[in-house]
Amino acid sequence: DTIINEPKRVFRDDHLGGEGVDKSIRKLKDLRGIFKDERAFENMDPETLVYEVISYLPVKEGTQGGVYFGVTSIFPGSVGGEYFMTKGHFHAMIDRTEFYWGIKGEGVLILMDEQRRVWAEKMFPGSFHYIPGRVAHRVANTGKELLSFAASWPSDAGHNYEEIARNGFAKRLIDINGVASLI
Ligand code: M6P
Ligand code: ZN
Repeated sequence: DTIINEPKRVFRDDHLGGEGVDKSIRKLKDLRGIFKDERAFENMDPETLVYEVISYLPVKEGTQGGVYFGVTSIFPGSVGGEYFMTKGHFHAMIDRTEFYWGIKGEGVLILMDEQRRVWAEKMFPGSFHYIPGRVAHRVANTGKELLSFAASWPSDAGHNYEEIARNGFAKRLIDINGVASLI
């Protein structure tokens, strides 16, 4: 007999399951320095959950030719009007590319090249995004509910957070009178 196996499933709380699965959570206290309004930040509970990432990493980090998959869920919220967002990164192997696609909720993918030129794409269920090499990427939740998106990237891409930690993105996504504005 040929056995037909159960597939891996992707949910927020009961994701891929088993070996190679990594879950990481980011609280406000892990995101110190990324939001502009430091006073608003200090007045919020540092234990506030901002986002979580469930990754399926079937091969060792750095493996050439492998591919990773992750689902990121960003809670709704803002710090002084600046939407909850991911840290954002360039890839350590800077020319490595990535796909993002929207699953649930509303958001914006913010992109920045090495010349610090910034552009952005709306995210919503079914939206699809190709992130070229040499482009930093960050996602903000602009909605009132959870934003979930999937991502797939090469297993030798790595994350370079330093550049963004030091200089940030050249533009920020702020709620101005209820409208998400890139300024
Ligand atoms: C996506 C992928 C991951 C990344 C995650 C959160 O799932 O790009 O590689 O870790 O988003 O983004 P960040 O690492 O910038 O916080
Ligand atoms: Zn990436």
